[in-house]
Amino acid sequence: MSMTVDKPDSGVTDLGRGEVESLFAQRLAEAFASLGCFNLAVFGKTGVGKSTLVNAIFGTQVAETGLGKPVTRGLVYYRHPGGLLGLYDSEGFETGTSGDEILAGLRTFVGDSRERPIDQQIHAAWYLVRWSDRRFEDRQADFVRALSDLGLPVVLVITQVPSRDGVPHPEAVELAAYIESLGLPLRPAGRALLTNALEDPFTGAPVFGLQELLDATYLVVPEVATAALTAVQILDWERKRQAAKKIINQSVAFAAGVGAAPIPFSDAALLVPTQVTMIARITAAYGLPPDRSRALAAAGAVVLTGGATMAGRYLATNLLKAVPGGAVASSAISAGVAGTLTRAVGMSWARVCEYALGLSPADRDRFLAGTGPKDLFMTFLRERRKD
Ligand SMILES: Nc1nc2c(ncn2[C@@H]2O[C@H](COP(=O)(O)OP(=O)(O)O)[C@@H](O)[C@H]2O)c(=O)[nH]1
Ligand SMILES: [Mg+2]
Repeated sequence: MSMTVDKPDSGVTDLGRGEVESLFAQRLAEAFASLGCFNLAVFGKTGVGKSTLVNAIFGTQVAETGLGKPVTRGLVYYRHPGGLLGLYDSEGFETGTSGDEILAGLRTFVGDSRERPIDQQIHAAWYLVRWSDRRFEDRQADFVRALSDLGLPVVLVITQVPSRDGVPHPEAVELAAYIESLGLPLRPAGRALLTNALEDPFTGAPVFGLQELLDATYLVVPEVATAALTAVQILDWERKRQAAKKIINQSVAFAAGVGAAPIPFSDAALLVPTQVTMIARITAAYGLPPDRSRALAAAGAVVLTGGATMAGRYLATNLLKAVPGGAVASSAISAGVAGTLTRAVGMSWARVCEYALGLSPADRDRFLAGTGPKDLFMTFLRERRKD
């Protein structure tokens, strides 16, 4: 991961808004690129709930926007707009002949992709069975084995399972137990997972089992794909928070190094490149669609020119007052203050991203079009100062 930041001696003292904006765009593109791509293959008969499940975990935009590209017969490839998710969807898949055809094509495809870098390989396979089919045929078991033989970790998902008071339909539980009794190479631990991806408006059967499916997926995907998975999934916000924290900690360590120089107080702007990189990486880690991320990043540029420098001075002044011997120390930003300032900017920005993520698309557009991100950032920053 690149952390190229202008050194204090590079003479970059006062970055203009335009320069920060273009630096931002560049850093954001780099941040998205360095997240890589999580590639998921989803198998199951038509109507089993593949699209619904994918939409529940990755948002509605996956298969709806953008045209799919057929990779082999019966297998269509979709690329998430942000490039963080590659989805192989077995549209029109049936067991039997068409299943065999898919397997034949897949064998060639997976074989070829072994030659490619790991981020271009399929990282996980979900095999979906609808509970109301109430059966799992030998052919399906063969298909699962064949996928596993290709080196794909297979997570078996029973879909559209109704439940009441947290208790899944007994026949779905029975089906899961039957499938598990077959000793198939299922991940993790030979299990069949029960899910319902959509609330049933008639029976009131709630959504459940999605977090378990996501957790199971994390267990099987290689390390290179987890950052993209964390960014692109919309279910588990704690993982996004942890990813942001990691980025902040790295930037704080870096900023502390810059601060240790020490920087004359008037050159607080020297921290801007570090913070641009940090904010770009945090924004990417939250995985908002790229056009929305760019809008957010543009707001970030405003924050950092009129913002971090200003916010920085504002915060540093207040921090320095609290430091014993502040009068002397106020001539320079110390390592500690540079770190504290950078952490405050990062944590506040992460909260802005999280807020944007929680809005409906229409509300989000309104928020991004105005001074919303900047105002909210300043609010969060002031809250931190009070603590
Ligand atoms: N209640 C409920 N309905 C579902 C669920 N998954 C899919 N459906 C419905 O089943 C139908 C087929 O789903 P879809 O996702 O298009 O299946 P696909 O052909 O495998 O992609 C749609 O009408 C969905 O609304 C689920 O988890 N719960
Ligand atoms: Mg579909």
